[in-house]
Amino acid sequence: MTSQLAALNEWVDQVAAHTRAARVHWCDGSDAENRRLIEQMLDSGDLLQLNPKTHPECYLHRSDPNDVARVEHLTYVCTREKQDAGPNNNWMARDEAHALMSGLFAGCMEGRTLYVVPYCMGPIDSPLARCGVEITDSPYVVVNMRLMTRMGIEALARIEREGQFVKGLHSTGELDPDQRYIVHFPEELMIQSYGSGYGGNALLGKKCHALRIASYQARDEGWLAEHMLIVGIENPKGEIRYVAAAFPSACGKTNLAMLIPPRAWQEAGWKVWTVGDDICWLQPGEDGRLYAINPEAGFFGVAPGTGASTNPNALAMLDREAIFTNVAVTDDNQPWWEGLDDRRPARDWRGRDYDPKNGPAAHPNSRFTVSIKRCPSYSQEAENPRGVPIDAIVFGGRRASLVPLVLEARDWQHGVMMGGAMASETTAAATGKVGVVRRDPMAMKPFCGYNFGDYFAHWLAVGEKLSRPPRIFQVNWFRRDQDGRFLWPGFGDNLRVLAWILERCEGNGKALETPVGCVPAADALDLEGLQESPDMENLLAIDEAGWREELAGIEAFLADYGDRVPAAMKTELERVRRALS
Ligand code: OXD
Ligand code: MN
Repeated sequence: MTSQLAALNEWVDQVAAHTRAARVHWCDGSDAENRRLIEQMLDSGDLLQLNPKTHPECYLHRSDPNDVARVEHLTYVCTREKQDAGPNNNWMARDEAHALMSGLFAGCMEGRTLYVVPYCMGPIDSPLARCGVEITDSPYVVVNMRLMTRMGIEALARIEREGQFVKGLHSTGELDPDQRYIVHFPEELMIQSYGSGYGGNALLGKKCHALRIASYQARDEGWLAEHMLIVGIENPKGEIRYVAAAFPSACGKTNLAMLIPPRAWQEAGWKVWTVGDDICWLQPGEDGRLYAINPEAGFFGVAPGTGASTNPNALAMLDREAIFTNVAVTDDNQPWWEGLDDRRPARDWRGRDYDPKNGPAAHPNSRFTVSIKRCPSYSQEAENPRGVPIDAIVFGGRRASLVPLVLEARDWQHGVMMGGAMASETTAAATGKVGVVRRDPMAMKPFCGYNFGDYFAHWLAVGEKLSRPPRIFQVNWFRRDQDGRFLWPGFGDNLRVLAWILERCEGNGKALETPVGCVPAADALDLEGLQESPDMENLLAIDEAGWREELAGIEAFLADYGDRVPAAMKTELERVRRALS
């Protein structure tokens, strides 16, 4: 097979010659192709079959122990001008980056098959969707891309029609951490990734295309590519409202996207519909509202912590047709991770006999890959080519103190400042120290493909196009008491906060104004049925001295972006500062 698009054929031929690939395989996305790849990986040991009785068509991949997370320090955005990538990105001159990558790719597929993976990010017939082609030498990447994107002949047909696509080139190389680079050329719509097989580094449709390249394209074209889940909340009247929520990696986006309402709320008729759990593309509609699509078709979720009480919907979708990466196994070969249940695992993520002395049995960033259609709360609207209208945008971080359970921004401009000022504790989703608070504007620190100063200006410009903009909120499920215990139960009970948020969007819901935004009035959150009554005073407290320090931190952070920071952000900061003093 080849394509009818000369530019695509030429690129594939040129890469095949340069990498000296032994064979070229154009992926059609069919079941038969998927089965053949899985069989081949079972033979090579790249995949292990899990218990076929309890987990039919489920497989385990154990990665190289040095290749278990995104590598932000090895991820580059290579624009013509360094300032266009901004202080938020590592930058390399384009010529230098091309020369470096060309050297790494030379001959790297000798003896290997080169797979051509055409994919579409978003519903195949959506004007908001965008396509790409990933060339990879990893069959693990191919089978994951098939779950995570619309991959195969339909995507290829759209690419041939449009003539434009993002070019992604990937090789696992030798999996040497010293020869690992994830490089983006947004001006050329091109990604090159070498030396890693890990999801965020290797499934190029996800972070590399749908966030870094797409955010860059979105700025030129007037839309937004964001690190957000999309969830529909159905009230007892049968009305569904959609919320898009940005949280940094491993802060519960997947759980929130498929939350199960508290029992009494279920009985009253509340339902939750999952549109997406990680990435959201937002476009102003003709009616002045903001519309969202999920560019992905599957979940690449964090396994540890997923259990019957935290995320029963996720558990229900993980017992067939799922790929697990770096989880542990029980003695009858079922996948296992911390937080699943109290069985004792037999082998850890590296395949060793489980010994608690070696640390957790499953890697803290172990993952599952599964089609979104397997989710019990899957929303058919995920296929709607127009997207879903968004009523509320929520920014959330992991903060032990300071940020209250929920805050409402006064307006879009204040909301952009709120999101832009976000900070959160780091997690195992990227290599590096865990638990360090860092600035993570809109949860996009690792993913924004251009200068954050320009990004804030673009957010403000999008807001100006909306006559009915979503309201903007900030949440923090992770606030702790003096003894380090979480103050809020989280998970299904987060619906209590979302319900207040949606009431506010309708112009109802009681709120109190504070210098940093509105919080729910004392009796505004419905807390009935909670086993323990949370310390709401503490959860909603505004520590003014702490916020003054926070403002100084935000200003120091923004100072790095100089003149690129829009004046409106500074005006908002100044307004909050005055209210605090
Ligand atoms: C992810 C991440 O995999 O954010 O979604 O790291
Ligand atoms: Mn993510």
